[in-house]
Order: sequence, then structure tokens, then C-alpha cells
Amino acid sequence: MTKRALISVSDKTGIVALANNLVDLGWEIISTGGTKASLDEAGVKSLAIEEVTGFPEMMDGRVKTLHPLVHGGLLGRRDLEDHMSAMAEHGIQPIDLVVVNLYPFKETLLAGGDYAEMVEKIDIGGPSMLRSAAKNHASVTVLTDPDDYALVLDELSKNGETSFETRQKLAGKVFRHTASYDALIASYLTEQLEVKETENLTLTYQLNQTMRYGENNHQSATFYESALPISYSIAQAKQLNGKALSFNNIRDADAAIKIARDFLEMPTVVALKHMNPCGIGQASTIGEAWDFAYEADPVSIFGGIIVLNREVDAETAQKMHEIFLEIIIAPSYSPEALEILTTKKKNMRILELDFSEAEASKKEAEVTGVLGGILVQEQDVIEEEPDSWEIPTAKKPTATEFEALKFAWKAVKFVKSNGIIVTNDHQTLGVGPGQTNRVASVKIALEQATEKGLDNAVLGSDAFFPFADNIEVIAEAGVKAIVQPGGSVRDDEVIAACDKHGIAMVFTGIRHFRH
Ligand code: 93A
Repeated sequence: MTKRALISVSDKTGIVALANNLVDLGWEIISTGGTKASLDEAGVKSLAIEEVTGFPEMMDGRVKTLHPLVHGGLLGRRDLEDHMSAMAEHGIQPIDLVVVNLYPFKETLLAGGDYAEMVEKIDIGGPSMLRSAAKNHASVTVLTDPDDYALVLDELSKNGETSFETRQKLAGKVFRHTASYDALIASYLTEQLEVKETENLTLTYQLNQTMRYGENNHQSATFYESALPISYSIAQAKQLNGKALSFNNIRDADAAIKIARDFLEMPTVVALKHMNPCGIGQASTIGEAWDFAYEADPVSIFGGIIVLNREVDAETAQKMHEIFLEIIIAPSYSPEALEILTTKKKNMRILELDFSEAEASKKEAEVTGVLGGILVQEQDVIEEEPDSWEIPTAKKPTATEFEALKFAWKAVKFVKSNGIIVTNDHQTLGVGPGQTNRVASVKIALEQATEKGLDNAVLGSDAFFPFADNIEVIAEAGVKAIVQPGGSVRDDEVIAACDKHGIAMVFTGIRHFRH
């Protein structure tokens, strides 16, 4: 019996060639309205769906393929006598190949489609045919992606049929495709209501790339990006030079980008190592901001991840070229800068990422994994109100100190807990990340900062000081202003220690743990 293929596609890429090849192989083509128009135009013969169902397409196409003559032809088991006789009794002819891609829901959403348009883009007949065909992959081949057309044509022309393995693989792809399609519709409809994203998260991710390895080279790893891309995320960065990004690169780059987007008001350079900032520098030019970020910790920056929030000029490129860096990310590079950076540095990863649409941190969902589950929380975003910070100490911060305290508070949020940072008003001077007791973090940050000199230096702590011992260490180093959330049962002792040493201390009332 003549084999039949049903083609009903929104994305018409490659279908003329596919249909032509199928006709040459002796197949009969059935197609729906718009698809048929494309095939007719190209001179490829096909049967209109109405000729198969005996029913007109109706309700603006809402009902076109939802018919037992279609679904019976897809679902009937070829290996069962009673299925075959039911088909014969009802005049159902088998359909052996389905080519369907769905209404462009995501594309319409990205293009700003209004609510009524979005509702019309909910495909019903397409997913139904895909499910029927995929369920019956014992006999039916199902194509959702133009990239797979060549493989199927190749098998058909060589063997007259596709292999079970290919049909099974394509069926799996169908359910991944419809699952993410449905998840996107679910998020869209849910978003219309004022519901917390963390309670209604529909995971709509698509494959971005498979990395050579994960955190270590015996771990395999894959990067999925959100089905609705964020323009300023690492997944969207354009790589101009160097080796592919590794698992650790992607995490570090993401962490650095998140910091950079909170410092957009001035030229800023963020240097990051192992998920912690090792230098943040802010200035009136990007070159000077680089100097500050570099001088913040010239040791840790070696092999670091650098994010600059303004175009990289030749002078800045020259300075960066002199040391070994793992990744550079910036909105753009002057041609000379790119030339300098790539000279003799084939491997250095240089990426372009447009920050123009980035805004300061938003309450996007943040996902982490645990064995057997995932944890979802909002990003750590809260409106900071320096004007209403409480100052419980006798000494009040000077205006210069207050500016530095604001900078320190913005930066310490990105340091792993227990996180301590020493800064002036435009540059980090010492970072003490991730120690299991706070006084150890204080010591690390102060030791680094002391080497550079403590001019106008202040100290920020991501969470309260549980004991006054921290203040003794800070006082001994000579730092004169502190910002921290407050709220410890021993706040009185901590305030008393500050008063004893003439230190000004600010309570923000907000904690910024980052584990
Ligand atoms: O509105 S639908 O859900 N109703 C249907 O019965 C139906 N059958 C196929 N949309 C339906 N389709 C979709 O139409 C396909 O999934 C494809 O996206 C599109 C192709 O239509 P045309 O060939 O008219 O361009």
C-alpha cells in the first residue's frame, strides 16, 4: 500500500525539499491549509486534509486535523488483527509519517503578542497528532525538527523504512518538545495572575550545550537555558574568541554578570574567582575601573573572570592582556582592543554581552539542586534604604565613610557566607568569603586590605556579628566604620565594643546570606 505522510507545519523550513523527496520515494502527502499552499506553490502534489477527513477545516483552523480518520490512521496498531480490521471497517488508512511543528507560541510571545493572539497560538491539533504518532512509534515516524529531515530521508531511501531506534529517538524528542511547549503556556497563563513565581515555576528549559565535563573532569555536564531567554544572561553571550566555556566558567561568569548588573550606573569592572568577587572597581572611565579592580587583589585575579560594563578600549585591553585571565565579558570591544586581546591568546574566552537592557537584580527564580529535588527561591533582592539605616554607635560615619558603607553593602551581598568585605567608596580592598566562623572571614579580609593600606576603608558583613570579638579584630586593624544587619542577641556588646574603639557602625536590618 502507498505510504502516507501528513505534513502540518507552522515553520515551513525545509518542507518543500522533504515533500519532494518523499514523493520521489513513492509517498503520498497529506497537508493542512497553509502547508498545502506552500507545497502547491512549489509544485509539490499533496492531498488536502479535507479530502481525507471529509470535513472542512473550520473555526479559523481550530478544527482541522482532530478527526478519527487522522488519529485512527496514526494510532492503529499494524501488528494487531482487530486494529487493522477496525481500520478497514471504518475506511481509515494508515499514516506512516507525521511532520508537525507547533504554532509559534514562544516566538509570538517574544514579539510582544497580545493576550488574544497568545491564546490563538495554543496548538491543539498539532500536539495531538504528535502524541498519537509518538505513542505508535512502533510503526509511525514523527518529525518535529527540520534538523531531523535528512536522517529520515536517508533511512527511507536506503531501507524503505526508518529503524525502530530512530523512531524511538524521535518519539522521545516529541514529548520533550510538547512538554516544554506546554510548560511555556502554563507559565504564560500563570503570569497573568499575581502569583509567586517560586510557587508556580514551570521548568521550561532547552538544551544550550553539553560541556566536555562538569565541575571536575570525571563529571559529565549539560547546560540548559531558559526557554524564554534573558538577553543579558551568559546563555546569550556571543563568544568572539577562545575555547568553549566549561561548567565552572558558566557558573563563574553568571555570578560575575549578576554583580555587574548591580553596578551599572558608572563604568565598573568586576573580577571574580570561584564564585566570589576578588575585585570590584568603579570609576569615571572603564580603564580606571580596571585599575581599581586589578589593584584590589592582583594575586587572585590571575585566571579570573572579568566583566566590564562599558566598551573595552585599546588601553584597557593592553592592561588586561598583560595577565592571564580566563574569561572577559563586555558589551563591546573596539577593533584595536579585540586585536590586542586575541594576539597570541587563542584560548582566552572573550565574550560580548549587551548590558543595555539589564536592570539591577530582580526577583527572578533561582534554582538549586538537592538529591531528589530542587529548591527554588527568589533572587536576593530587596530595596535598600540607606537613608533610614540605624546608627546605634556614639560615633556617626562621616560623609565619605557613608558612601563607602553603601558601596561595601552592595558588594558584600555577592560574597559567600560568612562574607566580609573591606572597601572604600569605589573599590574593594579585601574580601573574606566562605569561612565557617565570622571572625576568620574578618581576619582574611583585613589582612588583604591592610597590605594595600586602609585609607577611607570601611567593613561590611553579610550577617550580624554574634560576638564582640570581631570588633576587637577590626579595631586593631584600624577600620573606623562598619555596616552590618544587626539583630544579634549580643548587639549591645558589639555596640559597646565599637564605642570603646570610636568606631561608627550602621545597622541595615537586612541580611544577605549567600551559601
Ligand atoms: O488549531 S489547531 O490546534 N487545530 C487543529 O486541528 C490543527 N491541526 C494542525 N491547529 C492545528 N494544527 C497546526 O496548524 C499544526 O500544528 C501547525 O502548527 C499548523 C499548520 O497549519 P497550516 O498548514 O494551515 O499552516
